[in-house]
Amino acid sequence: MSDKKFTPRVFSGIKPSGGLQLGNYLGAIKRFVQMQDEMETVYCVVDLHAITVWQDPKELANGTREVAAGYLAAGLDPTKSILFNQSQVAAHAELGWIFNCVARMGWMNRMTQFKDKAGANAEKVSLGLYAYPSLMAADILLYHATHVPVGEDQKQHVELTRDIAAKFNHDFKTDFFPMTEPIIDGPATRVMNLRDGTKKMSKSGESDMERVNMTDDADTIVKKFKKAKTDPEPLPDTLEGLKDRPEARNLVDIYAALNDSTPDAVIGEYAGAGWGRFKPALADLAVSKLAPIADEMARLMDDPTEIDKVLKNGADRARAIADPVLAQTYDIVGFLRS
Ligand code: AQP
Repeated sequence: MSDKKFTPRVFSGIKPSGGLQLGNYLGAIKRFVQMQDEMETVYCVVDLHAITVWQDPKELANGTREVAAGYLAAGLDPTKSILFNQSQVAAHAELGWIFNCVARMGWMNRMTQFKDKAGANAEKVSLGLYAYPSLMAADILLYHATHVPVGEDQKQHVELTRDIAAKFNHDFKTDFFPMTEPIIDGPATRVMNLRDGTKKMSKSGESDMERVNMTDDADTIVKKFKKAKTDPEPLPDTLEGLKDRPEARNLVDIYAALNDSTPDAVIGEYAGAGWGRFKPALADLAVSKLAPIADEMARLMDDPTEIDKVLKNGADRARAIADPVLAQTYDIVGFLRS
């Protein structure tokens, strides 16, 4: 393995495949914002990934703006981070094709997210959904990103990115692409569905009651936590006592993540508390953290000129990094550039 040093750089993205939910915020956006003070950061609204499942063309552009508004409202500073939407930088699709020719079918067949999303319908889903992880590898490696903050559900895709980089480097006898590290930390790397603690919270989950949306108003947030599935037991006095209680554990983790605390500290404070005490406290905390973000998102969405300007400027800055990387990749592969 090469000991070539790469400039520390973060890349991560979010699909505009529906309204942002609490898992996207706690598992991704909140972390993204913290990282902009630690190293160079490139963040993307991955609209090419969104169309791997059907998106209404009348809603996609606004959905893209809404994800951008979520990033900005949560504190992303576009003068520090690069923020853009993926389809404005053609190099993503171009490098994605090259990686389709590097990745092996056997690797793709092992991707659990594809199996979850395709379910029993694998013959009918798009080829894009199957190839999604190699496009994600292109997103990351186009910026020679060394670190990718993601939720637990994306860990396998970042591992595949490393496999693709390693095979490319090996096949073409180069050390051009870095071995990117996933960053999966904090109490909310896997926020679970409020109605079923064994399933992750998702934008596209069937019922709105199973997730908290970043644009939900205070009454809706309170209602969703009130109706969240739990068990009849009060909170235990150690974290160990939450083993085999997935719904209870999820609410404790959400509280900890919203409060920049730890599940242990939450249990320390609420040991013995029943749901009649804990749920309203959680709902109040969620409203106090999410309402200012929702208000700012609404302000930004009211006149999208500001968002569009940020995305255009971000795309220009992204291309300045991505295009030379793609050009060098073409040279390594042996494409004729006349
Ligand atoms: N429930 C979650 N807990 C923690 N992190 C999560 N993320 C998503 N859900 C959770 C993280 O959010 C980032 C962006 O995800 P994405 O929108 O690109 O894709 P996803 O993981 O497929 O998100 P959804 O909400 O489940 O979308 P749909 O329903 O459209 O497929 C990633 O870092 C992800 O880990």
